[in-house]
Amino acid sequence: MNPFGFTRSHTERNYALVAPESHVPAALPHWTDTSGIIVVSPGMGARFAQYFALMAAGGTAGPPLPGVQRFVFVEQGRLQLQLAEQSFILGPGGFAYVPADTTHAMTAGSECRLTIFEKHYRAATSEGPLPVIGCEQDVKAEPFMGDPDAMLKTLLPTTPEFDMAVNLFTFAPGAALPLVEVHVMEHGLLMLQGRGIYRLDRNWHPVQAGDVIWMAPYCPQWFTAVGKEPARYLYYKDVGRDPLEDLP
Ligand code: UGY
Ligand code: MN
Repeated sequence: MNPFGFTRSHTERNYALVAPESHVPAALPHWTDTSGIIVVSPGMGARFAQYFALMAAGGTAGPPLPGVQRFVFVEQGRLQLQLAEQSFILGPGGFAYVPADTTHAMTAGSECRLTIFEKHYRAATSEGPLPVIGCEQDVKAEPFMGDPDAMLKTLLPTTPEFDMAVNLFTFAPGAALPLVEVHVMEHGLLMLQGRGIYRLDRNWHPVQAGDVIWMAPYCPQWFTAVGKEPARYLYYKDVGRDPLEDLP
């Protein structure tokens, strides 16, 4: 309990930092034995949703809305996923991409902590994306813009049927993004490990494992890892669509 109401959480028109101390859990519609924390949503101006699902053993997931694709990342626990008549067990670092309007079932095999990204799918090709099931430990990391101290894993295919990306960044202590990025894509980010400083618009915020950040399109952004351990974050990005497509 903070006796004077201080928090690292901070919301602006074009970004938000939500630290775990600010979480207010609530039931998720159609999920059982699960408490949800919706950390990013259209309520703050985002065009996607990012939430934590804290499932008790035996808890079950509800479906996304029609037309909405889902990406699930297992932070802790064992999740059973039933998809296209196949059954998968996902442990920590496991992930699943479920295309829009694809029947699936998720049951917690043990107490689970999930991060989920959901977005309305915008088609650009005659065939939509196929499901992807994987484990981040099996994905090869590449140096980001040539820097071996900033290693990036791309968890989803980069083919044109996908309109979202989910990546995992690992920064060695002292490493930084090589530029202050300003781009049309939006981000939802979860700090998985370590500490750093995130520049968001005109402010510099100390961040650490458990923090969530929303960055609106064109929000200036930069990061550096501080401390003695690597900093790692998982992040969502919308990709590959015409920016005028949403307009009337
Ligand atoms: O993919 C990205 O835009 C990434 N470099 N942004 C970020 O880490 N804030
Ligand atoms: Mn970026």
